[in-house]
Amino acid sequence: MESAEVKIRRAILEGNAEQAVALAKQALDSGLKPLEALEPFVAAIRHAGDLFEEGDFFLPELLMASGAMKAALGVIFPATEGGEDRPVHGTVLAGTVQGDIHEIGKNLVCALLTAHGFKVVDLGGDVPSDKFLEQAVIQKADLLALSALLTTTMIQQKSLIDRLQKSELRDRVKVMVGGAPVNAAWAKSIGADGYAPDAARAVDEAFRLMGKSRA
Ligand code: B12
Repeated sequence: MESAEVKIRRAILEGNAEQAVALAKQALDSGLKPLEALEPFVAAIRHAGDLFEEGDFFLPELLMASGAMKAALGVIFPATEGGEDRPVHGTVLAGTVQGDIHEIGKNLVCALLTAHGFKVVDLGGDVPSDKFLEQAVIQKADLLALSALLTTTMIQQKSLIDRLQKSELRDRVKVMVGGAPVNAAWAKSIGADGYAPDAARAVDEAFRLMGKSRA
């Protein structure tokens, strides 16, 4: 019999959203925690990226795969609106930087932050710096979470921090950066306050930056 991992990999690579949803439900029904259930899906979408890089996969196929991935993600982390009586640890303004439409990882970060009691305002993908700056004021953001998946768009994280620095907002707002090509050295070099390599650690980092410990 085929393992769940093999089935999940095939569903994602074939861009079969229906099957991906069914497999995500099965994984949760089998008693796996959301993060455990998610693992094979993340491995599968990364595999799709490798195939794309090697020229064995084309953009429409990558799009189909990411559609299936998003559908599975919706099952594993249904949008959890914070209940009224939940403590709010801070307001996070999240988005993928300008020129970059990759949203899956950022969505995951948002889902986990919400699940852990942060108020998250998600601006989506391809977000211009102006919008981040404007919304940081409107939403009274405590923390900006900036995602970049392309080596060519990482620089937008820097330019946003530079602009923040020039405004009076910098004292009030912390900045956390992430995304596959981003690392701690990059985060430090651009003056970010925090960095995390994955969504679970992004939650730890958010607590640290808010000066709070995980509930
Ligand atoms: C899915 C995907 C797409 C989808 C995106 C769908 C969507 N709406 O999200 C589509 C098909 C649209 C796409 C398009 C493109 N893609 Co693409 N894509 C990918 C792929 C396969 C997976 C990304 C993903 O979702 N990973 C799974 C998630 C869970 O992981 P993650 O994003 O890394 O996020 C985790 C961490 O990084 C971290 N994190 C993420 N954000 C943040 C933010 C903060 C604040 C923190 C703390 C942490 C954090 O936590 C997350 C969860 O653990 C990657 C391959 C790869 N290995 O990453 C290529 C990849 C990123 N894409 C690539 C390319 C080149 C493109 C295109 C330019 C292709 C083209 N020729 O048009 C376009 C870009 C269009 C644009 N302007 O943005 C390259 C980038 C190369 C580079 N070095 O820059 C990659 C690496 C593929 C490759 N190997 O060549 N892509």
